[in-house]
Amino acid sequence: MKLYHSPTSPYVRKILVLMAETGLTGIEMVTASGSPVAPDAGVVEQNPLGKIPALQRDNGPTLYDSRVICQFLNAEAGTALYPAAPLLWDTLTVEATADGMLDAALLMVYEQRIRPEDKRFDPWVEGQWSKISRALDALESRWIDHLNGTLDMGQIATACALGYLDFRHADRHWRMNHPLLAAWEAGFAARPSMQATRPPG
Ligand SMILES: N[C@@H](CCC(=O)N[C@@H](CS)C(=O)NCC(=O)O)C(=O)O
Repeated sequence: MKLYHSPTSPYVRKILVLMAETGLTGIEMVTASGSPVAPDAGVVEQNPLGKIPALQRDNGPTLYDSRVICQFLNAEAGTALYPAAPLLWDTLTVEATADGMLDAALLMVYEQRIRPEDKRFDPWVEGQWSKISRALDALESRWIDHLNGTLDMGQIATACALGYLDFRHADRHWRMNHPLLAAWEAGFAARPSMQATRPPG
């Protein structure tokens, strides 16, 4: 299998952390990039949306969207990063919260990097940050017990999202009003799987 990959993509990082935590090996890495205005032709061949991660399989269609790939690899590894229901609903909701933070954080990066300065609209950027801010509040107030529980994809996705905030939006100081989340992140970031997948920088 081949994983279309970039070392700075937080969605790809979810897959890499899953692989490290489950001991999955044997997936070839294919370096890819691309943005909405300059898609990577190799990626588009695999994923019509032009996004990474995409997992090209030997038998069967390419899988895309990190949540689909993570569910597939978790099944391949025979692990329980997606536990049985009813806990599964919590895991999926925490993962969706983290991925939603990533979606907003990435849109903010694209806005700054791609959109010409005279066409930028600050309230839109702040609207994206508000989503992240509300998601941080929800993790702090509602999901800390879950984050401190048995390892699952909700935790991995959350750690990757917080790592991305440090990588691209450090000036927003997400830790300031989220002490419980900050303490949890400090512990989780020390895991070898997180250390081995830190974005270059
Ligand atoms: N929902 C997707 C999001 C993936 C995504 O947005 N990846 C970025 C790289 S970090 C990308 O490929 N962007 C290119 C584009 O939006 O055209 C997932 O979870 O895999």
